[in-house]
Amino acid sequence: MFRKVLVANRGEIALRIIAACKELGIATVAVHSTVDRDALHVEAADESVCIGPAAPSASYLNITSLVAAAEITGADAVHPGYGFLAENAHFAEILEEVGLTWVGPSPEAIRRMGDKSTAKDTAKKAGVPTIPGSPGPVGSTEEALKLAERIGYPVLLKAVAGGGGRGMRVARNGKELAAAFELATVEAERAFSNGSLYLEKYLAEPRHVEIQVFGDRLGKIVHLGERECSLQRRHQKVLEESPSPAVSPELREKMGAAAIAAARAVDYVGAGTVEFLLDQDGSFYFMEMNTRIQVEHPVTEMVTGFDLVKEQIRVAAGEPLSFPRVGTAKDDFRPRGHAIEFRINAEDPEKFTPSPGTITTLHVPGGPGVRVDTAAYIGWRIPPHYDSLLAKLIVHGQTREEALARGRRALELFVVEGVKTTIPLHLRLLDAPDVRHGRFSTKWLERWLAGETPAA
Ligand code: MV4
Repeated sequence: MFRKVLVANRGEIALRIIAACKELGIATVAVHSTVDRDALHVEAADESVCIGPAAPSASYLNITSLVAAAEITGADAVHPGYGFLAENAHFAEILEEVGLTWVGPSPEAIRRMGDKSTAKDTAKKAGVPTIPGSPGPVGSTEEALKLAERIGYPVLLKAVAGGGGRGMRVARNGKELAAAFELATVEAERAFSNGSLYLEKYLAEPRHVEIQVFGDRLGKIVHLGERECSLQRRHQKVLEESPSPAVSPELREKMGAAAIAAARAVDYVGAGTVEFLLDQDGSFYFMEMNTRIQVEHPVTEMVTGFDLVKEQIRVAAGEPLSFPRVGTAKDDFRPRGHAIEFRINAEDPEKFTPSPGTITTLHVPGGPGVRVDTAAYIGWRIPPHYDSLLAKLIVHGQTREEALARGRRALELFVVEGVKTTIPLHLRLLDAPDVRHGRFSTKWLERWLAGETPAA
């Protein structure tokens, strides 16, 4: 096992990784930018290194500084968390070159899943259902038009280097497609330095359902069920739950097997997430694979009882998967109860604009079935340079109804003053009959926020 792990991140996920290391008896190194000098993750770690100024490119994305910090402190592994360098194959490669262990999948696996068209092709070849569309990048407007005639409108153009909804455009006819192709190419070139696009049939009202997978260095790969993530605004998840109200044990079995097949195709090691679009008729399609631990991993932890971050570290150190029974034919994966995560952002809940400032009052709820992952404290000045996630409230109950009731109770007792937060938004969401009944697609939240009473 490792003696010392460098945590290449900040905020709640840095604290979460430090917690896992502490339980495993591993020493920790925190890194921080100048504005994060007083951040909680710095306090929680055994030692810390300042890696640069506030701008992420100068600190948390600065590979040279991070490698130097690891070498100076004698760390033997690096955990990237999510965001920042978590899906940077180059960083993973450099670490391995200087003899540090990367807590994550191989650079090859990251690369193959990072290019969205290659990822889809890999999934398809592994027998995983994919959305009808171009077999690879589309070379020209003419090619796009020809293909769209065949698969039928509406179609969606997606950037090969995109992901998470960035670089997508819908076209309802040939005229729209020709215009969209030109625009999307320029946009993708500007945003990702890669103008390549691929084309798909556009699904009108899908759900976003993702499967948590885990692989070890001995070649075993298992799934830990799904997370329902359809409630999003501008491709930002607002709340997530497990299990999904739309997934039966039979469907879970099928989606789990498909996710494992996709992961196996790239010899996946560590924690990964296979994202699917689930159509109203129960058909599901591979969308992308995230090669990192995700923000919403706690809902899976709550319904499995497993510590996914500890498992990432164990697996990186070469140990076999330790999940009891999972992946055996006799007693396969079954979620226990129901978990919901509410993302509490330092944002104006009406305008969704960041609300930086100093936290003057903080009361964090507790009690049965309540977990809060946060790096916030009274007096903490939230820097404006990073994302606005302030806390994650995760509730667990024996049933979805119990989890919803615990969510409401905990949100009512959650007090943050000094900055605006999304707590009032969550309380309003809990009153919406569609949310209470689990009836929603990826379109629901934005319609509801626009004042429409969405049908699904
Ligand atoms: C789609 C789609 C409909 N049809 N692909 C958005 C994120 C990126 N991973 C892919 N996304 C979508 N791909 C086809 N062929 C609709 C979305 C989509 C979406 C997906 C998941 C969660 C929220 C979403 C919001 C808008 C669009």
